[in-house]
Amino acid sequence: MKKVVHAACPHDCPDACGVLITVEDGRATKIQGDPAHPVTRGFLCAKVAKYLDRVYSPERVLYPMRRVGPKGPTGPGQDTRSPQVFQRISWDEALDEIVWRFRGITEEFGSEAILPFSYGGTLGVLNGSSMDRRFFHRLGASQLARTICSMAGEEGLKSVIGMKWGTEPEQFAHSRYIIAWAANIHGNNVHLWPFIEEARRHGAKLVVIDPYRTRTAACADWHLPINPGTDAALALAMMHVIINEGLYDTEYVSRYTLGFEQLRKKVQEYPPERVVQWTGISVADTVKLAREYATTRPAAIRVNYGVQRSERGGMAMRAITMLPCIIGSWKEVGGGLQLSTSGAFGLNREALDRPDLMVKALGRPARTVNMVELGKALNTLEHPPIKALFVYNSNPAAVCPNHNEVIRGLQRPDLFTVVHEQFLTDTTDYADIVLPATTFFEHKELQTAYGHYYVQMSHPAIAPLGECQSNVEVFRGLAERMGFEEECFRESVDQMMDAALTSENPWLEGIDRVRLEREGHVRLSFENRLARNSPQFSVPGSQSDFFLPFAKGNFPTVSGKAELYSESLKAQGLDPVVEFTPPSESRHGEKAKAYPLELLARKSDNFLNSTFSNVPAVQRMEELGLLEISRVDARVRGIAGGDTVRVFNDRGDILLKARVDGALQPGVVCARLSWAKLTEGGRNVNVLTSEKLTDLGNSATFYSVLVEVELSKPAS
Ligand SMILES: Nc1nc2c(c(=O)[nH]1)N[C@H]1C(S)=C(S)[C@@H](COP(=O)(O)OP(=O)(O)OC[C@H]3O[C@@H](n4cnc5c(=O)[nH]c(N)nc54)[C@H](O)[C@@H]3O)O[C@H]1N2
Ligand SMILES: Nc1nc2c(c(=O)[nH]1)N[C@H]1C(S)=C(S)[C@@H](COP(=O)(O)OP(=O)(O)OC[C@H]3O[C@@H](n4cnc5c(=O)[nH]c(N)nc54)[C@H](O)[C@@H]3O)O[C@H]1N2
Ligand code: SF4
Ligand SMILES: [Mo]
Repeated sequence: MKKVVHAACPHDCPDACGVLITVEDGRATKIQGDPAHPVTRGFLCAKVAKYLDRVYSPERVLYPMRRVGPKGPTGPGQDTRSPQVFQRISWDEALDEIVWRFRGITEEFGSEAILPFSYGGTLGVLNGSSMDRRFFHRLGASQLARTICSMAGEEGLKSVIGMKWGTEPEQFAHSRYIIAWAANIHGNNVHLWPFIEEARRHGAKLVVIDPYRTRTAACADWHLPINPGTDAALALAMMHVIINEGLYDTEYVSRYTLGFEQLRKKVQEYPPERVVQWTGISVADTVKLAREYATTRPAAIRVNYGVQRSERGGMAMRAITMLPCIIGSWKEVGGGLQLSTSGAFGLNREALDRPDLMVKALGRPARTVNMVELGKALNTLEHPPIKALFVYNSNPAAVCPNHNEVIRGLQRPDLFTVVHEQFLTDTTDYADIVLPATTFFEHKELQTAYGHYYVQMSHPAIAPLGECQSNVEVFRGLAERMGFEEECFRESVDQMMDAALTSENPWLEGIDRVRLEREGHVRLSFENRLARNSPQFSVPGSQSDFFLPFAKGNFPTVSGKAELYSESLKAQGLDPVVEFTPPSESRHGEKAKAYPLELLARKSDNFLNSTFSNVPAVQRMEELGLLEISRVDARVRGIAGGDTVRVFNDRGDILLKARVDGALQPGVVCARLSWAKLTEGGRNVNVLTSEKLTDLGNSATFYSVLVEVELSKPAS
């Protein structure tokens, strides 16, 4: 029996691909991109193209297990059933033990001593956030602020335009000037690339603003290697040129923006001649960039989250978001800006997550712990201390900043840790109980996106391997054992999908589960709102096929305008217009005397955060354990390519292999994220990163890190 099943890739990636899985006699035999999906266009990224290796890996966790050995690394390739470390137990035993421990901890310390910890393992609507939230809300557990990735950028963007809406990927084919601003398109967002290529065939220019020479930068028309954390300064200098030379859209600005005169005044502080000291981009290049951007139509900015992983990331995003608002490029197909599209889906999250259950349980909202500060929380939090950690959809022992502190916390013998996982990761090395999780091949799911506007249905292709269960089923089982009586814990997957799609959002009109099951993917129905609810949205002629949310203003902000001046920032004690301050952990800060190099603790092009690090077919595409360094910085330290180097600061150190290949300017080094236990010494780049939070959104600052590098031993 052979069949082809429609699924959707749920990994934490803007592309949210439509996927076709061929199944023969119950076994998946082929995976391919859905040719009918307008953004996937029939191809997958290199890592998911190898997904059968991941699903059927001999290292999959297949049964619940209880720790019998000491906490700590087991090493790669350790047999999941190794009797020295873990003992196989039944689901009944596992769930009973969790419930028994949770009850005991609640009695002694209160329910807030329990902390859920999840992030982007799956962005599936249900398995990302639904039954789990209901369970922890009803339990009265501490809340987790899920800030590790995108909150600074989200806050910066929303401070100007109000919502996470942006230019749809298909429109980039119509652009004539494209800025990839901190956007590693080839590595992290590869399905945007064909649209950019199409635009370039029609003469578009691609400019990349990135301190690192990514593959995208290498094939761009112009690469501007900006110094890390200085993007707000560059955007301000661009606006200085655009405003002072009268290159802005006077009509758009006067009708649809608020605070332009304050901005005009503010940018006078940032002439290109002053800003060059921070950005490292010459005056001539800054002026040229500003003029070209303002005068080549249509011009689109693909800004990605790289820009906001620095101390002032929120302001940086705010400054960049102002650019399309002053040149009025929101009016044009192929104009505007995209950071994220996720704000348009507007599912009924209340129905899925049931925050009301928390207030019912505690009589108030539970305390919130910021996931970026996991190390600090595990080691220092009191009243109550964290006594139980339930990890799913995440690998905190690899992805959290200040790794050494996180590990110190996870090692606590009095901390009861449960990890629901597909593999024995860095985090399961500290788990008391490991539960086996399904992959997207094995469960039904609803999928949205943060890089396009299609809702998808993901059908299960194969039966769960071993005794694997989805997140939804695990938390349903736990709720039952806890004796939670609310009806919502008994809802089926289909009922939950129906609830999610029953929302006030007019763009979901006509999109229901049955239609999604039939069609696989459906574009949000923007025309509904265009036609009826907001006539001012509609755009004449052929352009109505495209989503142009701000063509006629209509910003979903308090004022209804693009807020170049923001009362809410003022209330937070921040500059209500926009400003630039160099990050304290940068070449301009005090610490640079001891640690003079700026480290970009980047993602790997072929892994997904730490996911895929352990799949041999994917490992072959990505060399692990590298430190990339400029020739100048290598030479003064006596370092040659291939040497083992020690990279260190006052938080930790790590041994890496030097690569000296011109990808970086002097002063900046780079190392990549992977499983810690795959690197020498069992540590990863996050031993060097800090728990310092961003200016807006309390996000992580993975790209504001100072280090020093020394030769450890020459290449043999
Ligand atoms: N292959 C692959 N794809 C992924 C991921 C992955 O790990 N691997 N991760 C997924 C996730 S979770 C996310 S959030 C998205 C993120 O996607 P991106 O936002 O593209 O992610 P980053 O790689 O963090 O940053 C993009 C670029 O910003 C650059 N950069 C760093 N600091 C600065 C700066 O101060 N200014 C400027 N202008 N550029 C800077 C980096 O060198 C990098 O090339 O990608 C997703 N897709
Ligand atoms: N140094 C450095 N650190 C970073 C970053 C960086 O650029 N540099 N990026 C940061 C960013 S942007 C992000 S988003 C975070 C990502 O942090 P995480 O979301 O923790 O990312 P992953 O490492 O991909 O770990 C996800 C885990 O979930 C598991 N998983 C997948 N599907 C399921 C499922 O259905 N159920 C369960 N129970 N588990 C599942 C996977 O096997 C995997 O081990 O990392 C952050 N950390
Ligand atoms: S990781 Fe991204 S590019 Fe790769 S298949 Fe999934 S959604 Fe597509
Ligand atoms: Mo992320």
